[in-house]
Amino acid sequence: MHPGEHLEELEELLGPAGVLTVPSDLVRFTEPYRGAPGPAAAVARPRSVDEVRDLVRWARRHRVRLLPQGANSGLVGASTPPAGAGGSGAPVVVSLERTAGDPLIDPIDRTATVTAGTRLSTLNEKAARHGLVLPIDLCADPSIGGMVATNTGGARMLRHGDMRRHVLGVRAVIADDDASVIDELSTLRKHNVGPALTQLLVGSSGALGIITDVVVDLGRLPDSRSCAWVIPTNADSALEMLLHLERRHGEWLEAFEVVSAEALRSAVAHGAPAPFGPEVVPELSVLIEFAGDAPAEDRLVSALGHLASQGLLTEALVVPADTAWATRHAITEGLRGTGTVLGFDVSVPRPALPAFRERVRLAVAAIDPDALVADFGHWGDGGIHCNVVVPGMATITPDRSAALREVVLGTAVDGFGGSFSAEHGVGPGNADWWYRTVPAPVQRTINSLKRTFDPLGVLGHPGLPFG
Ligand code: LAC
Ligand code: ZN
Repeated sequence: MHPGEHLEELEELLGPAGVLTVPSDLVRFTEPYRGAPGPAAAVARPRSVDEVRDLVRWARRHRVRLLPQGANSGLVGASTPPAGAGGSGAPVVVSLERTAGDPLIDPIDRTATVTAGTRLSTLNEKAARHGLVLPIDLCADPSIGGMVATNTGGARMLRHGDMRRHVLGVRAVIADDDASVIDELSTLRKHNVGPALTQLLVGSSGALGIITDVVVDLGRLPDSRSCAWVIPTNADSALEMLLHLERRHGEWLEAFEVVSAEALRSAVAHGAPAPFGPEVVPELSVLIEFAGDAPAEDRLVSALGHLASQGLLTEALVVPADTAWATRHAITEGLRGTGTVLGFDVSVPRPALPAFRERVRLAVAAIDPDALVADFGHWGDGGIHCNVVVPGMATITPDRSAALREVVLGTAVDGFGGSFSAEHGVGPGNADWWYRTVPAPVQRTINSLKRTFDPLGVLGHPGLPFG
């Protein structure tokens, strides 16, 4: 059935502003960060749990695919329609943006109850008034619902964990016969009453339910923060620095981000501050952040002095936190300007990070001597954004891109026991690796859960392996 035939009925349920169909209005919901946009039959913008239920019932009645979307800041194409699936296959994008509201902060409990469409920045501005924070740092301003659905990690994960660690409860609408509300919106930290569906919904990419509200555990905002950009002697010494900092300063170490020359160069070319001056682009640079209640800078300077005395670094510059992060946060956008970017969000066991970098460079060069490996990321938790950039803006052939993808993901997964999907969510583009690496009994169990939550298959991106 073509969804377009039933949009008037949907408009009656959600109101005129609740359904967008004018092509120019749809663009910001259908354009992915990378790659080609796909067609949507409409964008539905429910404001409440009841409206989400009405929408799900409508989709079930007419067998229309709903594609939940937060702030459309994801990097794996899971929140926008697939390119080329027009006509009767076009999904309705479900934007939760109109649920955005004022987070309810309980400063004594250190919790926040937040609607799904609320942005991370809105939550953190309000939390800061109470000396609190949701300590997940991303290069974007996602919605809280999207962060739960993708289980985002980010640059402070080594100290504070991923989204899963902060979610105390969610409310979501599933697509069973009743469009049931799964209400686990509890602020309790201790609430052991059996299997928790909240945890199943974390990382479910919108394929099991539409998250409408979230309760998160907040951290205390530290009084003091200090950052440094450091040039390690080599990749092994970067790893040794990390171990030393964890052992001696674990309660201070907030971020340990390692950046390749290729990635740093593109951030600086994009206008970001050059940490070591415009002439110096080291093979590897490390951004280290300390945070705590006493002056963090004293502690950081003394730690860096020790690392220098051990011969682990050749230069260390304490830099204002905003300036330091401006460089780090500019990398993804900077790479976009340098060529066609194939983004790979992988992780490997931490001891394998230096060898992984080397092997992946050799393997990529063997396929395409012009391609650059512009890796950067979260060494503290084994995460590495191993982006491959093919210079020039010409589209690369599907064969070449498939070959590059095979060597990068193959090196991470088969070569070093890592993951093809570290912190950005699976996405339709990685479905093949999900089929290839997730054990068959796990796949079967997830598929049977999918049939329970969504027996007609109307929820989630159609290209997801469990969509
Ligand atoms: C980052 C995003 C790409 O770490 O996850 O910059
Ligand atoms: Zn990241």
